[in-house]
Amino acid sequence: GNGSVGNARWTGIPLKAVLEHAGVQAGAKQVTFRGLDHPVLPTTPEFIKALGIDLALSDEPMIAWAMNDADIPFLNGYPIKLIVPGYFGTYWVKHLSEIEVIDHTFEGYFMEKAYRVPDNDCQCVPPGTVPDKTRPIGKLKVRSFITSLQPGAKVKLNEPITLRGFAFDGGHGIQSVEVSEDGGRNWRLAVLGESLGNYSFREWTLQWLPREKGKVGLQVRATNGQGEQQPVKVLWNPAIYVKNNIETTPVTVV
Ligand SMILES: Nc1nc2c(c(=O)[nH]1)N[C@H]1C(S)=C(S)[C@@H](COP(=O)(O)O)O[C@H]1N2
Ligand SMILES: [Mo]
Repeated sequence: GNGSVGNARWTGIPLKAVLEHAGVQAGAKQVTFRGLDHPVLPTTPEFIKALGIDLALSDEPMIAWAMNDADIPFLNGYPIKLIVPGYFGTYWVKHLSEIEVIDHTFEGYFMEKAYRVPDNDCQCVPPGTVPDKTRPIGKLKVRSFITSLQPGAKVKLNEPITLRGFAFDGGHGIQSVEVSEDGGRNWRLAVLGESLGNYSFREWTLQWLPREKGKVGLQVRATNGQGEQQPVKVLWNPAIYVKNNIETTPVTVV
């Protein structure tokens, strides 16, 4: 389906503390990051990512050495990993081994060619077309999921059931989550779980009483602290990055 996602507690040192300790000179434009892994083929570009100097020196990016209060598992980036709250995981460089402050825009493959989105507000173009201008992918958009029911699940008529899931965004926090059982005509407010910080998943629950037999498309939509809400339709781009349209989980009431 949508692939896997996770939400963890990270412990480490602010990136800016390390950069300030090293000393950042005037004229610094970006900071590049690479890990201990190398490409398999000589023709494959090295995986190096870049952050703008303002973001790199902001409060949030972190060099983490613990995930959920334990060593970071190897596949998640042991021994240290760059954490860039609110930004897509491509910037979260694992096995972090080199940091370089540069005075120009980094032109490596994974910034200049890959992981780019249309350079406009919706980060979208008409399906099938190619954007004439792109920029590196940035922050997560507001998004939500139902996790307590798999697509195709059967639920019982007139038996109350607790729907459950989570929502997140790029750091403004979740303002509300709503659920529709009638194709988006009517929406009911879900109950939000505890806020664990604006970058964390926010759990939600909602009591539901299926009152009619047959197929139902359960939909969930979240609104973030800026009032940004998930769109009904996919805002398309060639790589289908930053996809955040309202998800539908088809279930059958029996
Ligand atoms: N060292 C290193 N870090 C990396 C990468 C990589 O190739 N090497 N890939 C990045 C990309 S593109 C993604 S999508 C995420 C994947 O993280 P995950 O395995 O935890 O899903 O790691 C990021 N960090
Ligand atoms: Mo990726």
